[in-house]
Amino acid sequence: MATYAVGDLQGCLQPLKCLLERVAFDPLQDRLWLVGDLVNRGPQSLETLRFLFAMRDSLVCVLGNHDLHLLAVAHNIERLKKSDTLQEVLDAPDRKDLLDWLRLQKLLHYDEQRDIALVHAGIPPQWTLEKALKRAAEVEETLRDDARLPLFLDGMYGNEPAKWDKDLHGVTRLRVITNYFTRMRFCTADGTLDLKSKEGLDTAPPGYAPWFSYPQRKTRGQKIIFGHWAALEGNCTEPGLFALDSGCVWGGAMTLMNIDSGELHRCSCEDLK
Ligand SMILES: [Mn+2]
Repeated sequence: MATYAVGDLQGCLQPLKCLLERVAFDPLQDRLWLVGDLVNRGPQSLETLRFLFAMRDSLVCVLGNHDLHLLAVAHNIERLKKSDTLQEVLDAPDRKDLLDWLRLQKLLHYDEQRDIALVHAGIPPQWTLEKALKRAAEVEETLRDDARLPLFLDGMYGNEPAKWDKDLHGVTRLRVITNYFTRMRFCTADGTLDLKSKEGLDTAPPGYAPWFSYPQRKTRGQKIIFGHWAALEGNCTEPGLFALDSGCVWGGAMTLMNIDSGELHRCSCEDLK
């Protein structure tokens, strides 16, 4: 029995299949962890969701910003953007099964036995893992609550407030939590977010740095698997951190890691042409 983690899929199903074949993945025995952003921008969002749904008992999955966007669009709260490739999901006869499964997923997963956390974007420097798990649970409970879900999806968009405060409440509170776990790249040491810069490490606005780079970060030394930041190209030298988004949908590759051995496998859409 082996456990793997894979970077952002964004509807790139063929590289995922290629990687699972390469390691002879057995859904009855092996486990696959997903860093989120399962859909959007890529060619096969619907088929990717169907493929994952069929093997859902073998998965551990956290949600990314694109997955939450899909839920918002499906609830008629947000319109599709020009670059979105989600219409086929919205039109699918099985969309309810797929979307109901999606909203049951977490924002932050912690595996006690391995002492590894799994999150889409990251954990802000000022939060311990324990705090982060509590904050994530607030959003996860809301996603599962039929009455509160539309309010959350309607209020989750926006870059403000840029920093967490324990006195925040309602949807504002959930928005900051969601931005940390699903959109963060650069922030200050106290967790003030910059959500505009999306490129590499050298593009930090003055006063900001990658969330993982602060020596006083409270999860320093904690093993964390994350995705979201394609411009890192899978390179993160911070001890214990594993950056798995290597930009498959942007012409890069998809990365699959054997969590226990650390062995990496890569496959790109180009490889399969
Ligand atoms: Mn993302």
